[in-house]
Amino acid sequence: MLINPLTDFSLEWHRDDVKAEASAEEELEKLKIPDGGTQFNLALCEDSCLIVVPKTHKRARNDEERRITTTDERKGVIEGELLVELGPGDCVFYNNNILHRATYNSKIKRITLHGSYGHAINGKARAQNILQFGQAEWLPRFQPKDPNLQSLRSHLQVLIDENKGKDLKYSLDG
Ligand SMILES: O=C(O)CCC(=O)C(=O)O
Ligand SMILES: [Fe+2]
Repeated sequence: MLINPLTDFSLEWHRDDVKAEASAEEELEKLKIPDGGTQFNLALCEDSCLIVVPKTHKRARNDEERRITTTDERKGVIEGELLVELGPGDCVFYNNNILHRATYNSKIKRITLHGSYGHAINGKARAQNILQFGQAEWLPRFQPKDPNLQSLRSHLQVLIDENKGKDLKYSLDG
C-alpha cells in the first residue's frame, strides 16, 4: 500500500533494479531481464505522485538523462516526462525499470495498492527485486480461497523458501 507521508518529500529519478552508475551496456543487459515483472499502482483515491519517462524501460539513457540522473539534478525535469494522474479506481501497469521518480504531498491523501506480477522463470533475479525489503512475513496470514490467488501465493512461497537465509542485497544504493 502506498500512502502519503507525514512530511513532503520526493524521490530522485531511478530504475528500480538498475543502478544510476551503470554503463549503457550494463543498463541494456539489465533491461533485457524482466525480473520486476509487471508492477501496478491501483489508486483508491486521486493519486498524482508518479512521474515516468515513457518507453525508457526499453532503452539506455541518452546523454542528457544520464547527466540528470547522476548529478545534483537527480530531481530535475527530463524531456518527455509524464505525470501519471490516476482517479479513484484507475490502475497503471508498468515495468519498474522505466525511468521514474515521485513527489509526495503530506496534505493530499494517498491510498494506492501497489504490487507486481512476475514469472517464476525469472525467479532468481525477481527474488532480489521483490524480497529485498523483507520476505513477505504477511504471507502465512494470506489464505485465499480463489484458485488463481492460491497459485500466486504458492509460487511466492517457493521463491521465499529458495531464498531463505540468503543475503539478497539491495538493488540500489542509498
Ligand atoms: O510512489 C510511487 O508511485 C513510486 C515509488 C517508487 O518508485 C519506489 O518505491 O521505487
Ligand atoms: Fe521506483
